[in-house]
Amino acid sequence: MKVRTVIPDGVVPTLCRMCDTRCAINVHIKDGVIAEITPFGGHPVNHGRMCPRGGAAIDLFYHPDRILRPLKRKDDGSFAEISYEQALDEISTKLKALKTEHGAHTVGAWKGEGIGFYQQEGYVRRFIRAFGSPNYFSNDSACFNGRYLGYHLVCGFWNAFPEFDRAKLILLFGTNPPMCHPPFMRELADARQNGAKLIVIDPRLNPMACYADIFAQPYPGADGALGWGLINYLIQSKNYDSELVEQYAVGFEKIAAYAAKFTPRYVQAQSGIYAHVVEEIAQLIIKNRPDISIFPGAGLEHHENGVNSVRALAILSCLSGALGRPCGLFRPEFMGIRELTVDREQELTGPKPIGADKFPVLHDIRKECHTMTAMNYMLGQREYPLKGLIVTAANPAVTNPNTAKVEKALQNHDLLVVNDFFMTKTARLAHYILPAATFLEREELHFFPKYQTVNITRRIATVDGVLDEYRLWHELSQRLGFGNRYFPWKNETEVNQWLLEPTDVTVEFLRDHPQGYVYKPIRYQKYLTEGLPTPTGKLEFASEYLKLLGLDEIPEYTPPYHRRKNDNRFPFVLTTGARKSLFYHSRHQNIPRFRNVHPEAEMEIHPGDAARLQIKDREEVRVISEMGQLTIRASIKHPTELRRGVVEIYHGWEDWRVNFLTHDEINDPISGFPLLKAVPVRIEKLPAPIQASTKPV
Ligand SMILES: Nc1nc2c(c(=O)[nH]1)N[C@H]1C(S)=C(S)[C@@H](COP(=O)(O)OP(=O)(O)OC[C@H]3O[C@@H](n4cnc5c(=O)[nH]c(N)nc54)[C@H](O)[C@@H]3O)O[C@H]1N2
Ligand SMILES: Nc1nc2c(c(=O)[nH]1)N[C@H]1C(S)=C(S)[C@@H](COP(=O)(O)OP(=O)(O)OC[C@H]3O[C@@H](n4cnc5c(=O)[nH]c(N)nc54)[C@H](O)[C@@H]3O)O[C@H]1N2
Ligand code: SF4
Ligand SMILES: [Mo]
Repeated sequence: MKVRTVIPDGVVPTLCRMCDTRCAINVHIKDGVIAEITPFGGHPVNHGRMCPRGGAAIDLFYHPDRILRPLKRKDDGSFAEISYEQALDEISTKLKALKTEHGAHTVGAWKGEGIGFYQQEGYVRRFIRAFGSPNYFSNDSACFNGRYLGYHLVCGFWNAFPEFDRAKLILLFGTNPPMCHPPFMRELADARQNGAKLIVIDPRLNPMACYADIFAQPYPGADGALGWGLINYLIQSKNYDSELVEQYAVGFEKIAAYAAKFTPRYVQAQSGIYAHVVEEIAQLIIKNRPDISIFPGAGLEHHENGVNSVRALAILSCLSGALGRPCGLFRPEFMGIRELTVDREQELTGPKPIGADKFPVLHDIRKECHTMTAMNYMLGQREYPLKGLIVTAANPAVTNPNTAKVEKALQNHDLLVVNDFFMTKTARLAHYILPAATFLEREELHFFPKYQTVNITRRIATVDGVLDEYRLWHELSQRLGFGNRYFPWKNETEVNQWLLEPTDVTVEFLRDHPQGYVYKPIRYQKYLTEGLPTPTGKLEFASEYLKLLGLDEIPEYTPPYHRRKNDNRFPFVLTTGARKSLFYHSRHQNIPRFRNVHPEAEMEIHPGDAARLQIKDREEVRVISEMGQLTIRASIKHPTELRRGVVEIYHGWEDWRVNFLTHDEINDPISGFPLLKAVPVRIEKLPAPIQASTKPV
């Protein structure tokens, strides 16, 4: 591995991209080697702190298994190293042939969480549209899109992270900040120190719940019932922001009428949360409103009824008066740079984007295709086949639902290209694997809408023979004949200069501001003067847009699949993917010091359930759903740690893929999200091994 660092010795400030939180870090270079990563003080995100994954960027960068040359699959299934020139030439020749023979729409591009949802995503979107295909896919259709859509439908915007430290009451639904967003713990801790109350809603005692004033464990997927119960309580007791409702909302009467049945007793029956707890939560909202932060995590949206649960919580925030408040729903402003995506420039003509007919809202608002439906296109079961796919920074053979189908579908391509650092389960299925550049090899712009600041990350080093994401798309587009128009820039610095041109800020200026530059001051209650960016300009408690599409006008509550179906063959409910601090989805299992902490997968189970099934701690069991099965060790938890009847398995394990059990075709009707976190399962003991006889025969 030949590495060239930008400077032989010294410290370069940049942002950590080991997760989307993007803490500010210092990268220390000694004798041309990336020697250490330490936190950078003075940035609003992390205030000089860092989590253990930050330092692991070095482990990844120098990892002995890192792919450093393009690989081509041979007929016998093994891979041979080829030159970059050969790989790019062959891939573009095949792309051209697919376009000519079957049409550009039979090729798709898929970006994953590895590059997050910033500049690198823009390249993927730009490339595939320039190629002529509408088929852009991403992990986001199982990540934050459900929440994004839920808030957009009610308020016209979503600010992912409120200022928790300015709240008097914080309600966390299905989220686990100490594991998932460690830097936000400071704000949460400050809020607690200032006397804020904390309520955690989660079927599992997540680490955050240990600090809560109220911890309530719903049936997975039943949060919407609690949301409606709280809405009803506020309306019935006339303890809501009536001025806001009268002047800035549409559909109040409709939600008031629908909410009426959600009495605390009814909520108890639907969600499993005791009626008196529902009342206590409602009383705390009334006492502390309008300074309320309500934050839903992935635990709320990884369901087939998630968007409506999120909409209900958005309405609850507004009724409590938190619209426009720092701790509530305020609308961040954007910097006004150029856009890499060409969605606005180019009308879509030709064949439909995949999934846009079934999930029009997802495509309308997020301009994304539906990854789960894409599998059916890959398998040739829909109006046109998807024959070619370029995947960058994603591992869908592990992370997408219904693994058996995903594997079959990915193998059915004429051309599958995977750009990654490692030989992942997805890469193994590819015709070509390209060596990816880590974030330490890129220079990209980053925005923090919460603080309205911008940063630029720094290229710390280059690795001989590895192209960064930009160069990859640039080289492919040059060979495909649209490079000069869409990817004319020589490198990322030129891209960044072009992006920043409409602003008064330059690349050099940002390099000199590692603490982040405030591009615009925050204005809170903007809706008072500007209205809201919804179709009606008001809060849409009822949505005419959804009604016209034949979807729920108000966010009606649908009980989760396991409660509707009530199939006694599957008496347990499986929730998946509660994050572990050292792992990131399918990443970091190959870092030995992290793997030592989590050597193998486990299924968390309540001790009462384990006793009933006569399962011992660490015993291997079989978990079976309608979709498939998985053999895994049981880990018996303390009785308070899990709701009885609920089991939990981390997703992302390469060797224990929980997505063999999850559903790809039970989807949220608005977002298309799959059923990941409330899967009906049964648990079976494995047959006792046949004992080898010790007696001589
Ligand atoms: N260390 C680490 N950090 C990460 C990630 C990672 O893989 N590792 N992934 C990142 C990404 S891409 C994302 S999207 C975020 C996700 O982060 P979060 O939004 O915080 O979500 P999760 O950790 O998936 O789930 C949080 C909690 O939801 C609970 N839950 C499950 N089902 C339900 C339900 O029906 N209702 C309720 N109320 N709770 C439920 C789970 O028990 C879990 O404790 O984390 C990010 N941060
Ligand atoms: N059952 C279940 N399934 C889930 C979830 C769940 O909770 N339960 N969570 C869902 C969520 S929220 C998400 S976000 C998705 C995540 O789904 P994916 O995006 O598929 O997940 P990752 O494991 O993060 O895959 C990232 C891949 O990118 C590579 N990589 C990392 N950094 C880079 C980079 O800089 N460049 C390139 N080219 N490659 C890079 C890594 O080696 C890894 O193979 O999973 C979803 N799937
Ligand atoms: S939370 Fe950890 S992994 Fe995420 S950006 Fe900060 S230091 Fe990096
Ligand atoms: Mo995610």
